[in-house]
Amino acid sequence: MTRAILSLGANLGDREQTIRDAVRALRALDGVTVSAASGLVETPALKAAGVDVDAPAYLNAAVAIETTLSPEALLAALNGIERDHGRVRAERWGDRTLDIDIVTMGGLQRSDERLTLPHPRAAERAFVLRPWLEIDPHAELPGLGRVDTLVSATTDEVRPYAAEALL
Ligand code: A4P
Ligand code: MG
Repeated sequence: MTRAILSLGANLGDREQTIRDAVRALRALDGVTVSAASGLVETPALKAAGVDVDAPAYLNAAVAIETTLSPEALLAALNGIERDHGRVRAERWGDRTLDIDIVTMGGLQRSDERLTLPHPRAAERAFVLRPWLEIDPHAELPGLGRVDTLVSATTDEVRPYAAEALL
């Protein structure tokens, strides 16, 4: 079993319902057990040019899983769940109904055209790190250090979003 941290994000449609459905879909995957989920947070859209306050805001959450899947098989399964929720890939970093990224998987450090671990932009994003810290206060990003230290250097805004627990 390998522990992985997933970051879920949605900024189009019924964001809360989409993330709830995605967690249910994760729980239904063969070879995946969902062991923890953060609360939801609301965060302004980060685009390639910076924070875009005119774009619809995101709901983000972090989920911890235990899995027997390979990184490639996990990524394919996550892409399948994204597709089931109407995800269309148009513009990079564009608005989306659902994005599921692998933040870390075990202590793996790797990079090829399909998959980079840890996720290359996780370390500078409060919308990834804060929910992760909520479920893993002693979390570390392999090769990059403690998450509580990394989060103190971030500047993007993260607001708690009142909702029933995801798990
Ligand atoms: N890929 C490589 N490594 C990974 C990984 N660790 N996890 C590849 C998941 N995918 C990984 O992703 C493009 C390709 O990255 C995939 O085909 C996969 O093989 P994508 O989901 O198709 O496109 P994307 O998400 O638009 O691009 P990218 O570069 O992954 O964007 P990010 O970095 O995921 O950013 N603002 C807020 N507030 N909250 C958000 O959640 N998310 C993004 C997306 C932008 N702004 C946001 C948020
Ligand atoms: Mg992505």
